[in-house]
Amino acid sequence: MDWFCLRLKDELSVLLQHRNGEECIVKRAWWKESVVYQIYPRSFCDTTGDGIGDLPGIVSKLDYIKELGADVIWLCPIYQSPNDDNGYDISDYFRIMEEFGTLVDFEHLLAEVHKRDMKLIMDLVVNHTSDEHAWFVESKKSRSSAYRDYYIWRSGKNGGPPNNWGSFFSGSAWEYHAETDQYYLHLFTKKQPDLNWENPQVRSDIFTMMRWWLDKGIDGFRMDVINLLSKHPDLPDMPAEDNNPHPLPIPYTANGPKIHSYLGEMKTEVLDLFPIMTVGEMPAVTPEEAVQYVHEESGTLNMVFHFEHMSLDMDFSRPGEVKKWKLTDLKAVLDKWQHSLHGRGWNSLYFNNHDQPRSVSRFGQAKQYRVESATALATILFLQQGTPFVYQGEELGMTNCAFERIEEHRDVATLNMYQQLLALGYAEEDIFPAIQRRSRDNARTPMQWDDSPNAGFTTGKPWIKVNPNYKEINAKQAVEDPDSVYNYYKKLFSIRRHNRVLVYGDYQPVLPDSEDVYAYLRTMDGEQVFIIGSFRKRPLEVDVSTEVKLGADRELLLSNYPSSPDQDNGIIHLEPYETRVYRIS
Ligand code: ISL
Repeated sequence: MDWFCLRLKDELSVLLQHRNGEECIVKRAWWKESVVYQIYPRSFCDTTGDGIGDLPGIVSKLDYIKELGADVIWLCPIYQSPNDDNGYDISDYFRIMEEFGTLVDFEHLLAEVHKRDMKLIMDLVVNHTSDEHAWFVESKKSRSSAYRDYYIWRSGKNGGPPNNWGSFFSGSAWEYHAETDQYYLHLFTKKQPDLNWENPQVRSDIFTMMRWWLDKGIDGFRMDVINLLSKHPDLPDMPAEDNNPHPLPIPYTANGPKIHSYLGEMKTEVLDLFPIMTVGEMPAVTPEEAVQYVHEESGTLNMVFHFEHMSLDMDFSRPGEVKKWKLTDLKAVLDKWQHSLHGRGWNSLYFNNHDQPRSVSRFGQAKQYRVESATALATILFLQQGTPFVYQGEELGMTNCAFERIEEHRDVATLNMYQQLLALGYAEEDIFPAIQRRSRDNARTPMQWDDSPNAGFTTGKPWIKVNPNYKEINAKQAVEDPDSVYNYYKKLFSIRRHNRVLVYGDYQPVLPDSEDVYAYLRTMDGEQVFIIGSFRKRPLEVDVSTEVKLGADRELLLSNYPSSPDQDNGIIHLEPYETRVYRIS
């Protein structure tokens, strides 16, 4: 390769070497090198005093987000919605939810984001609409409505629904409509009817809507449950399950027969026309299936949001229950995704979002070692290959909230599950602890800005309980405290930005069988970085000498403890939840 080609390669792509010696070229892309900050607008910042966050509130916090080191903002849905599922039930794709502001507010927000050299991606919810969307209102009018076929209507069977499918949010996935004597499919709540992607008119209308937003200048989409669009054409019954009359129809809805054709059409009609970023949220996807969606050359989307590590602490045999997870299980899942996608397709990295309990309460130690475990978790996750996604408040080490009564909950999935478990005969005292640990409301309590009433989120009555720990855990404190989770995140993203090996490098696990530490190497172009994090509440001596050459010229790039000495022989002493990042060549 001559000098010019080498320079060009360096600008546009990186040459990677797999452990088996094979080489591959991976294209550089802004969305691979970015950090994404996710905002749940309802709970972010309220400027009107109605207890609900809004778009001007987001504008007022852009400098805070920029300062953290984020490049892209992902906005959870802000479209008009009756809020059965907080905006994931859209009644008008072209309007802004009134509580959040207006289209003018949105345009102002977008301009302010761009002014700070950041980008903004929107949530795209097109598996379903609200039942209050004009299409559904028309669709349900009669069997011969021009919009009937926009949704999935079927006649009942044996006096019941067309099949035994269950909804993600409890109960049957079918709702009966007496006026037209048919059922419609809703994989989520009954106010979220599934669109019929078989209908070319549906696809065309959705593509028009997507172009409309992209023409406004947005920088991409996070695509809600995008791998559920293509249902099995026969809608077959699921095999019966004990104690569950409504099994989730994953095999007949996820990665269905026409999904790649629909997304291929979306790519030609929309995505290829704009220099954007796309991330597909995909429940029930294997790494091999994911590669088909996000393949470097042939994929339709840029990156995948998979769920496999989010299931580790769930006990599917007992609805709503949590189970003990093992560090080796977490490593096995994340390692598998790292290896399967390396050089083939791009990953996203997350432990938190608006659907998940807070990671420091779930995988860390929210009481005794909150700062240490929050920073260790971030280090071992965000220095893997993929684009980091930070969910609002994660950078403060926000924790699960102590909800005390079911009346304090707002999330429709939580409330439905509670009712379902009661109906199945579970006792209230058994249900509530599981709900406390699992509820999506844990992530949706208001952002904790300072120690003033309601954590500085609103001057009114917040739409959902504020976590009582806001006096200790809040952004004002964290920004000022050099040892806070926030200031650690800043350093973490800064070293990622300045070390291309941490974005593109090969990933190699170290001590994969250890239940004590998560450790790995990233390698590229003769550079190597070693990352290690303890998951123990007691001090440890860890011997990495056979796998890692920690020479005298190693450089400690980052640590969450004041410098602790180690020895040249590869024995590392780690304090509880201590994490370190070394450049070793
Ligand atoms: O939240 C879940 C488990 O706690 C998931 O089952 C979730 O419903 C699934 O991840 C899909 O999530 C997305 O689509 C839903 C919406 O409620 C979620 O907020 C969204 O992230 C329906 O639009």
